[in-house]
Amino acid sequence: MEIYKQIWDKIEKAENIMLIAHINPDGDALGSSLSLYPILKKMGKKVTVFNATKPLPDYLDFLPNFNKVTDKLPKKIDLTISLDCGSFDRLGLDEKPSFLINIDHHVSNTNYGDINLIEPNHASTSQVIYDILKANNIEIPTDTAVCIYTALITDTGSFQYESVNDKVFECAAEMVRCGVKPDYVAKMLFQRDRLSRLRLLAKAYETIEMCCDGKVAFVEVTKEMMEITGAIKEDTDTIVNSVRAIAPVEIACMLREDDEGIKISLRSKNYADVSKIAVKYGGGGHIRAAGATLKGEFNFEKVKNMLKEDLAKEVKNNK
Ligand SMILES: [Mn+2]
Repeated sequence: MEIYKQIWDKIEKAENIMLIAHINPDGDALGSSLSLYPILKKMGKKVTVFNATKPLPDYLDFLPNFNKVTDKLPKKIDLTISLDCGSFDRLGLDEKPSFLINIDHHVSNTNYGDINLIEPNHASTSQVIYDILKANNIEIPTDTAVCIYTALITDTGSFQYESVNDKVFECAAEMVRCGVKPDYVAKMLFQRDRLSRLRLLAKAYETIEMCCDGKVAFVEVTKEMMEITGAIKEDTDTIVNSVRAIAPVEIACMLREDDEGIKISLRSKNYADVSKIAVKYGGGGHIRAAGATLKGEFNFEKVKNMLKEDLAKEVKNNK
């Protein structure tokens, strides 16, 4: 509780505030950054919402004040608030700001701020913001609520993950009371798909290979598939999730060719720790979602054979 007040006190005393999230932002990163924008503006602050990534993912373009996000740093900043970012190097900043408040929910957060509020049991960073606003009796405008709610949806896979509990639904319900229309957010997020993405899915699904009694599934995306279908990198984002959804699958593994080498994306369903495997290959992530890039290696078969051993060991660990 004390830290919530401390954070708000810092905000009240600052004049020029920068809100910043991790590069390659997702719904929680942008939603959390933009959620505070209308509130700070109303308080009379000069507010910059910064993100180093360009272009921003357009499926999030319905978030209120999306067009305020800039990749240009302001001249004057008294206070920087980083949101949903586990480490300083993912902010896209060259130097440390004068005063930094670090608000996040990643277990792996490195506490790089002057004030650090890390809530690993929260489903999204936006849920942490909700707690801060509530603790300080701040009225939540609809524009803020849309951002908090969207971040909650995207970071929980539409309320499907292990992080979902009663508090998550309470937060969502409160956002609806603040004016969010859940069907509108759902339509914006899930009913604006690209044909190129569906065409790519069709090609990728043909490559699915099951092994380890169906507990492991591989899926491949080649450069050629991307070219033929006109798909963009963003179109590959959820392929591995839908492969995990096959009934017996515990670990889904996507191999994707890109300029650097082969990108490996790993997802697990119930018990397997895929972050361990990702770390072994120089990557990282969470227990249920992780990835790595194998540089200069372009042979899918070789990579698969190498991974198979690790994956087989990991799925065997279940009783
Ligand atoms: Mn998040």
